[in-house]
Amino acid sequence: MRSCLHDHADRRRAFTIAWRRPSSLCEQLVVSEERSKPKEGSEMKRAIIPFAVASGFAVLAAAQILPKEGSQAAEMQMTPPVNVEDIKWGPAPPTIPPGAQLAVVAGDPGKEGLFTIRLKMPPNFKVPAHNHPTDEFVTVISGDFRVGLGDKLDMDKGLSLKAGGFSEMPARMNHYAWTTEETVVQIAGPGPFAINYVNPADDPSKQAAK
Ligand SMILES: [Cu+2]
Repeated sequence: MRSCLHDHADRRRAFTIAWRRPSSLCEQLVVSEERSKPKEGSEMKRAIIPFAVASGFAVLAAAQILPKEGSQAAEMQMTPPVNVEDIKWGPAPPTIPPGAQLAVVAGDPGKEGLFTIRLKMPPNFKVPAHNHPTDEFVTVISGDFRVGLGDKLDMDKGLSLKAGGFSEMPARMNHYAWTTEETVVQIAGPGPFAINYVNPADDPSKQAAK
């Protein structure tokens, strides 16, 4: 088994995250990557994912269901119960292949601590082989989520997960995914959430910059 807890902590510390305060429902997480001295075997490109966050929404809605004296809890940004039609979607960040929509359900995927997000992918969407510095817990909400383990996307392999299906990806385990129809997955785990593409050329944010 791998034991890289210390390494994880080091890597987390290596990032500085700054917020632009929201003026609307959507705000962008601005990230500056503060690279510490590279560790052996860590030459893979990585970037914290910037998230469009439906901020304010959680606080507002919490205020509606909480008693007056609960305002303190509201300030803590507790996530209130939410129905699927009230999930606020926005474009997924540029480190995810174009065409996907993302919603922050709870927490802040750009920071340390537990987060829950949803990713809505169109049919025939592909996420090339990648890993995450932290554990990833994926629950399929709808559609057909194909997921496989390995260093290269291989549509001859992998598993088809339907609504209710679940997949755990331990930190740094290479995996890939694709869809055959519109698919929504819920991703939870400890933040900050980042994607390391096995082949840095697969990183869509790098492709866009070219
Ligand atoms: Cu993943």
